[in-house]
Parts: sequence; structure tokens; C-alpha cells
Amino acid sequence: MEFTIPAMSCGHCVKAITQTLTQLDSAATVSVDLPTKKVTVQTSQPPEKVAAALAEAGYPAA
Ligand SMILES: [Cu+2]
Repeated sequence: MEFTIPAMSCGHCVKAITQTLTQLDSAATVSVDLPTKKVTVQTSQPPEKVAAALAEAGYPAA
């Protein structure tokens, strides 16, 4: 699944987002494209749960 996260602006954000997602699912594969603010996640978790975890971390998906 893919999310656009406007609040993501630097390497720290990328790290925080990656950490959030791997906390939700330790088997998650996260790939981030900072210039386009896109996060691609491979996870067994449902999208709404992933989106909720991102929002909770301060990075709501657009
Ligand atoms: Cu940042």
C-alpha cells in the first residue's frame, strides 16, 4: 500500500515513520521517497490501521 505524507520533510521524519511502521508490524517492508513524500509499505496489517499509526506518530497520510 502507498501513502502520501505531506508532513514528511527530512531524514528524521523518514526514520520516525519507518520505526512506527516496523513497530506495528516487525515484518513490514518500508520504502520512502522523500522528494515525492511517498511511503510504500508491505505489511499484513490493514491500511486503516497503518494510517492510524502514522497519524498517531504525527504523520497523517493525505
Ligand atoms: Cu523531518
